[in-house]
Amino acid sequence: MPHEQALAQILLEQLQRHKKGEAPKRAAHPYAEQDKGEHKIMQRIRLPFLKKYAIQSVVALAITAACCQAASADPITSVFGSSWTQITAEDNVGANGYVNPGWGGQDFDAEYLYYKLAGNTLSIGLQSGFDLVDGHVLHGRNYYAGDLALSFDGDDSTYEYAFDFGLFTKDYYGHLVDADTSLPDGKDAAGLYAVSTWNQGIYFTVSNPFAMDGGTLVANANGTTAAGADSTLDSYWRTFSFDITSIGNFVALDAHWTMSCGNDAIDGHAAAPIPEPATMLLFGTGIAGLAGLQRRRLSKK
Ligand SMILES: [Ca+2]
Ligand SMILES: [Ca+2]
Ligand SMILES: [Ca+2]
Ligand SMILES: [Ca+2]
Repeated sequence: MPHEQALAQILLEQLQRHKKGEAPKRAAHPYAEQDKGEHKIMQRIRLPFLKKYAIQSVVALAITAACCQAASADPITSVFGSSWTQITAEDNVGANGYVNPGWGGQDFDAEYLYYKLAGNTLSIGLQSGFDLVDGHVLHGRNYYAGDLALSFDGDDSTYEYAFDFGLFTKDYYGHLVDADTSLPDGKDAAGLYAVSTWNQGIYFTVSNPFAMDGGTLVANANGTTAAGADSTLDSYWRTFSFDITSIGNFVALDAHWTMSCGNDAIDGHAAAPIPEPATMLLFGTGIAGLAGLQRRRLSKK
């Protein structure tokens, strides 16, 4: 478990500091820093016991690290079958639960992004070790899933849209995050929003953007929005669909997702232009129609 890894690391660091006669130090990353329950445990542990426990923890850490790497999961094929196109595979948990740029192991690992387009309905799928069903993970404090940041204009330096899962959201500093200023309850209706302001209040700011602070609903989530978990892979998934008619300039699909600590982030890019079956069909019908007309004209001569 990542929890034990972090605890083992804290114990070791504090033991080493004690040996050098240094004062106890607050840990550097949010996962450990904010784990106040663990700090309380630390204060109660006497040092002879601490040393013994640290050694045991190092052994547990080595075993856990191996488990984490082995658990480096596969796509959930029962959900993301052949009709989906994978656009990102980022299923990496490194030593000590490092998921880049932060820590926390599988619970914070953003893993895969998928899309499929049928007519004007765009579907996007996200797989993560982070709980995408409940929308939050508890490790001493609560961490929340962000919105899926989207760009359709081919320039991913700015995300003009967000798909909101309809989940309760707080930023790293505990502020409620939502687009609806008239009802600041940390929740918005699920759907596609044109974003006016992104919340940037996460610990690892390199993982921004996180979630909408302001935006306008432009397309409702259609009926296929769904979420679930695969206990074998220790992964969660979420899929959703919306109509792309309201998006004027659809050059490419760029997607980005993170959580309120920013421990891990995932980015996806589907090369432009995304084939649009409905448009291609119309275009094809038009060509066939013209060819037919030409044949009839020729036969009359
Ligand atoms: Ca993983
Ligand atoms: Ca990852
Ligand atoms: Ca853009
Ligand atoms: Ca929201």
